[in-house]
Amino acid sequence: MEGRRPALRFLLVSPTSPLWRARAAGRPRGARSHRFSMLTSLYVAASMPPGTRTRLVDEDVEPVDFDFPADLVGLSLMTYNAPRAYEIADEFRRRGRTVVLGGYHPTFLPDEAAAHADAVCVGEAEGTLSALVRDFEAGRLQPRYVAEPVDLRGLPVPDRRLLRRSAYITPDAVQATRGCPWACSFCSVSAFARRRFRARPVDEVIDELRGLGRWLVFMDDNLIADPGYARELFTRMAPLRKRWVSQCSVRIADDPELLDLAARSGCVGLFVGFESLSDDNLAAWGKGLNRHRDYARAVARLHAAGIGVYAGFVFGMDGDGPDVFVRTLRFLDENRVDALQATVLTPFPGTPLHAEMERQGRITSRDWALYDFGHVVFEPRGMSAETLGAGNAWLHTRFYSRATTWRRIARACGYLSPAVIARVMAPLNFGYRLRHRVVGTDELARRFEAEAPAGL
Ligand code: B12
Repeated sequence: MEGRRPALRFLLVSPTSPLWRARAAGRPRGARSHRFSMLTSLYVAASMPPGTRTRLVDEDVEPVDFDFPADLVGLSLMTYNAPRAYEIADEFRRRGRTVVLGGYHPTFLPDEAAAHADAVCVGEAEGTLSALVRDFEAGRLQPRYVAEPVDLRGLPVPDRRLLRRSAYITPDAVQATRGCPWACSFCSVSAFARRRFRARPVDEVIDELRGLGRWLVFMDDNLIADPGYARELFTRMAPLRKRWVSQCSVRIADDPELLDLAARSGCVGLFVGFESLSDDNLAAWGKGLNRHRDYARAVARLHAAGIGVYAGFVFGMDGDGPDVFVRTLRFLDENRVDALQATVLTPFPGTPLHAEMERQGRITSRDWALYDFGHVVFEPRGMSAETLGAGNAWLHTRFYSRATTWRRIARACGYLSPAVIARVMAPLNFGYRLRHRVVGTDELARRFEAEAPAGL
């Protein structure tokens, strides 16, 4: 009689940089407010055949155990953590384990990744892993598996019990849609999903939400990309009485009905990619959808709906000179923006921006560890690379200074509820202060002030 095959043991690692690596289990270095989703790992785990025994390791939260008796080791790569992922992969392979790499970076640079893996997955795990496991168990693993963006109907519900829940501001991250129809040249998401915007059936999303807590993060790239879908989703969500944050384009402010539905469904905060205050920059990098928009009015409308605004700005576009940081700080202050993510323009492999900069011979570093939104890896036009890096740090340090943060929180009491301030806004703002200490942002900011442009 044939014995039952033992369950496959799958170790799935989310690597991080040395700066953020937890030295001991449960002792992360960064703030909990900045760890809000492990949906990547959860969806990869959910793509494994039923019965697989999966163990997730988030290096932000616990160290990797190289002695773990895994049949298969999977690693999830962005670009900034690719060097660390390769180190881990090499070590597991040295110990005789079979290693699979997937995620953004291997999708864009599969040949590079192949040097560190037994198999590379290009695209979403839902489209590759079942064939890979079948081949692995039959002893004929292929070096590469490629998937088209998958149909989101019937997507398995992530098993959040795999997470060390207390390490995250909420374990309840969820996705209703994937991708974004816009083609901003610097964005990895549009390149990865090849501009294909896909939505899950609203019924399936609502069923999943019923099993989750009250406070949620929608990990969508642009939740309102299809306004008709968003309207239906928000309408169906209202009776569930959830509180949620997400990200979407600034267009939501132009659609009073949609904004009202979002607020009624429990939306309390949105990350909005403003990217730049300059129309020329927006046009040059393909962010046409933001052109000629009145950002001040957009922020005011979101606040009037009881929604906090977490603004994303990108610096180093060709039209940016050293004065851009002061001008942006003034805009943020005058318009009472509630949180800021200021990033240095980064030409990620696979994006049109990368191809363009490559053609122009402007890429100055291929050390992927520096592709973290804080370092400058290309030659800017309007200022030196040093000024760009230091100016970005200066803006963050100023925006998140203790006094400014308290003043911002006090002002937000006029339009956000105390619960939203306590659970979302304050942790996010103070989390940035901790982050700055780990990264050493203050030192860079002082350098910017020392060489300050006139009028700082
Ligand atoms: C949540 C999130 C985070 C979280 C958690 C990440 C995590 N460990 O899970 C946090 C906040 C920690 C984070 C941090 C950063 N992030 Co981030 N993050 C995201 C975000 C918004 C959502 C990720 C997600 O849940 N996606 C949903 C899942 C379902 O999709 P997915 O990740 O693509 O996974 C699928 C496939 O890629 C594939 N796959 C992935 N891994 C594997 C592994 C195997 C083995 C297989 C087979 C397949 C596979 O299958 C998955 C399921 O379909 C994305 C944007 C995005 N849309 O992905 C940015 C994004 C991934 N982040 C990005 C960046 C740059 C960063 C930072 C480096 C910089 C920053 N400040 O944001 C930091 C670095 C961390 C640090 N310690 O400093 C970039 C990466 C660009 C790139 N090319 O590398 C993205 C794309 C944002 C952007 N638009 O630029 N991030």
